[in-house]
Amino acid sequence: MSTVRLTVGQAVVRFLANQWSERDGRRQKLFAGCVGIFGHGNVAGLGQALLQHELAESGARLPYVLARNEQAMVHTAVAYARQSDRLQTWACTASVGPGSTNMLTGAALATVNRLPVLLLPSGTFATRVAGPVLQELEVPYAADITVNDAFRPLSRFFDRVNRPEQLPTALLNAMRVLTDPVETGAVTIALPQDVQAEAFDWPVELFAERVWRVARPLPEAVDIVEAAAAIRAAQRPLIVAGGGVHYSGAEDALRAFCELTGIPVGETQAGKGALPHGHPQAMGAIGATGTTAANALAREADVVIGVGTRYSDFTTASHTAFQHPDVRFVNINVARFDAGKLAGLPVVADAREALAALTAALDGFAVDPAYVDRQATLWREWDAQVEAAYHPPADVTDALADGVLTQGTVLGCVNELSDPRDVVVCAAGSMPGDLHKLWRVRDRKAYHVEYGYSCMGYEIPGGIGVRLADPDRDVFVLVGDGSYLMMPTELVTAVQERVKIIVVLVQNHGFHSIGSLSESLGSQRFGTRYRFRDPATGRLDGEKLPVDLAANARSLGATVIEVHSRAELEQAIKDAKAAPADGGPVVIHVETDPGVHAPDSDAWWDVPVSQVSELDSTRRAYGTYAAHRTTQRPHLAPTERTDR
Ligand SMILES: Cc1ncc(C[n+]2csc(CCOP(=O)(O)OP(=O)(O)O)c2C)c(N)n1
Ligand SMILES: [Mg+2]
Repeated sequence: MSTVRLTVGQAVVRFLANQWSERDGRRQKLFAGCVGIFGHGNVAGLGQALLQHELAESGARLPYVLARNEQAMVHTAVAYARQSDRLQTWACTASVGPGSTNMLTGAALATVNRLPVLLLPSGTFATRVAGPVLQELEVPYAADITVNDAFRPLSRFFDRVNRPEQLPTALLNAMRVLTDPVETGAVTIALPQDVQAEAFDWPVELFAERVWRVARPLPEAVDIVEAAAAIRAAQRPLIVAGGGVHYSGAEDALRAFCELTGIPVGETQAGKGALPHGHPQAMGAIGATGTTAANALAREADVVIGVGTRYSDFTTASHTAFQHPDVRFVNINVARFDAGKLAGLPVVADAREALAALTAALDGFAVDPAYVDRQATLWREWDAQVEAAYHPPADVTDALADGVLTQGTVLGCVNELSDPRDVVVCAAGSMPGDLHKLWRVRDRKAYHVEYGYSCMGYEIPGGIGVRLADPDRDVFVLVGDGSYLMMPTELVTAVQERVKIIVVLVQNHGFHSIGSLSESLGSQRFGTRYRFRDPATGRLDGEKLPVDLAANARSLGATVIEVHSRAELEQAIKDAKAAPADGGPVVIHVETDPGVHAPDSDAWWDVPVSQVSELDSTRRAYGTYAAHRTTQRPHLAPTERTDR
């Protein structure tokens, strides 16, 4: 057996550089690179290996990018994976202790969103000779626990390589999970600091090029027969399109299915853009942040066809969206776990393959023309509301303070002045809901709102990941002031790597989203405003804070444009788009009035209200809450099986 002597760190780098993914005959590198922050634990292990690689090959096969915050670097990797339809990702290396645990939030985000990322936290000595070392957790009841055990519940595969001999199986299992559309999520291989630097004689075949085929599992014929029968029997069928439509590249198959049958489509956050804006069957967002069109159809639907959705509470409006007494679900999903939700008839398969099979099985079937007309009417009514939000009437704009815009105006300007292929990125606050309702998506990869984990701080590093994955598109990162303050750090990474992202920083002096939620739940916007503590009341309702986020962004090296009117915003968007492709980040700072809301969704979201309270506001809110609760449906009835 021929062997090669390398450290564990060097072996990891050489192995990762030789991994490929393949789907539909197209091959790409599984790892676009490695992103990291060095400290003790990885600086001399993986760090040395990455240096050696950079010096030998200019980092060609596994380039290294230095991030500013470990949570953020996982966001970058995950966003890259999403933009690449899960066919590519990054490895993330972090130092012992806090460097590694900073990645936990990123791990959760990846796993919740079913997006692949390889995490390589560093561990304290496997030999324990000199322990406890700096940043080592000691618990008296178990000597083998480290902080990296916290990755276990957040990872779809976890291993700790305590001896070099364990590395090959750890790596092969990691690749298996990363490239499996059912299993994928965060994959963690913890590498103790001494092990990373230890040399070993590796069989050379470990480093052979490997191609991991990303599967398109085919549906069972009988499942297609039953699903088609359920749909043929429906009067008011409705599709819920989730992220699985995008990851499978099933947009054309969905379109063909809708055009044949006339069945309308409501989209989840991850599924938005499954049908382009303006398609006759595209009813836009569904659920708690949905359009009135999709939600009206949801209320009446007798058969709901979920495609690649995990049916989160936002999608089902906390089980109140579907009100037909006999509503049944047909669920196309690559994961049996999701296909079985809401007691649906499971079609466990790749979305594109299943939709094609179902289209063939539904030959000759179409919904009643009156139902198609109703879709058109509902959509016209909703789209007029979008237009009014993009271009608010004078009575709304006249009431605004000088230099302040509505959030709808900001979204409208960016939508209208961006190219159809440009990508909008967002994650938390009031903008994801507004984007879900209002954004007109014109390209399958142009909408990137992380709403599985809705993590404040994802926006800027996520935008970097999207741009790195797809450098031909402009990337508009929409970020609130609260979310900006969580993670402005990666602007510096964008400056260093000359990554052009256009950040629209929406200043509204606090948490508009949570403030509105708090108010609607009887908690009076408590603790959601960035204001001085008023000496008279002792509460946070004094003057606005003298915080200058534009200066902050400028200090980090970004080009900053401050705007105070619609015309200035429009010009800034044009200037930002015209800025050099390798010129780094451009930040547009705009102030908005949180008092002007997006149009209502006619939908509810279940957030529990205190059952007893000393406050009238809370008691009133509880009454409303209890009334809504009565409209929740269990969705446990099985879908009838046809005679086989
Ligand atoms: C990391 C993280 N912490 C807390 C939350 C809960 N949360 C959701 S939105 C929000 C406020 C967001 O504020 P901002 O970014 O200014 O957006 P706005 O609500 O003002 O539109 C908070 C605290 C979260 N989603 N993520
Ligand atoms: Mg805010």
